[in-house]
Amino acid sequence: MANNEQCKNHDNEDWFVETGVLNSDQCRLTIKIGRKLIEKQSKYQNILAFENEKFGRCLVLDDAIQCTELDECSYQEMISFLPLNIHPNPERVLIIGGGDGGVAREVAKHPLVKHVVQCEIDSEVVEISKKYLPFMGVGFENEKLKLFFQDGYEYVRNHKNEFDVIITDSSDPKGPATTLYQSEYYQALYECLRHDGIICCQAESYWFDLEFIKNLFHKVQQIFPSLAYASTAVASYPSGQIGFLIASKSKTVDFKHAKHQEKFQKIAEKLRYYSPEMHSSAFILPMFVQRQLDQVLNNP
Ligand code: SPD
Repeated sequence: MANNEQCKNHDNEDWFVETGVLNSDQCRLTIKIGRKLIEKQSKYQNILAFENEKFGRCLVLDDAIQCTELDECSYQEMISFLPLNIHPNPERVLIIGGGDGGVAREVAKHPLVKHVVQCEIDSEVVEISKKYLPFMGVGFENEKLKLFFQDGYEYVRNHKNEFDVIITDSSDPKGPATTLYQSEYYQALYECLRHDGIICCQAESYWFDLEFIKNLFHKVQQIFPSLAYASTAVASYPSGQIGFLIASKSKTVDFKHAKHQEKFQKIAEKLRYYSPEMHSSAFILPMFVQRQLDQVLNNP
């Protein structure tokens, strides 16, 4: 439930305090609230949007920062273009979550993508993003996109063999996103994908959540033959880092080298973060992380 801590400093200025750091109760991220745009309780969560001089417009769901104008590109571009440039022909894409619109905005840019379906549980996040965060809300205007307000797990359970790429842009594994980290969900994703399909899911920070990531790897490798963790840097997240679990139905997938470069070149100038080099480097992990993940992968 809502747990946004907001406090005043000695100068009587308002600050947002992130209390929801997933696996650490030992640190807090704080961002000054320059101007509050809206705060409301939806059926599912507390939604807060505010402005900060450095980060620009910011979105918080329950007690966790989701995105800021300054650095949202590193998350939205990477969660979108990593799987889209691994799959040989990503024509049909499903987005689960992503209520701010940033992932829809990126996915629709890809020259090979023809149809995008998005399934977001909370229509109020979408409305708030359109009104207060139009740099992301613009994602909902693309004609490739069909948007449903529905539970993501329910949607994938009822659609078989339909998508080339499925992106789960979820908040942390509590509240409305809890089911999106369970084995049953990954099994449903597997069945919802077409031949050689790929999933890319928000998979937390290796600094705070390595045990959680290992556990996720353990679950997903029972279902998908190939999987990897890719990392990106997000200044406004408590550890400055977040990653994605990417898994493929193909046994022989090459995760590290970006495909479609000639066609993709057309949109390269519209991007702020992703490049073929960033793609490859996302899979290069610190030794302590790689060792731990290899241990899981070598002991299925
Ligand atoms: N700890 C916060 C993780 C947030 C992931 N979702 C970001 C949404 C961007 N579209």
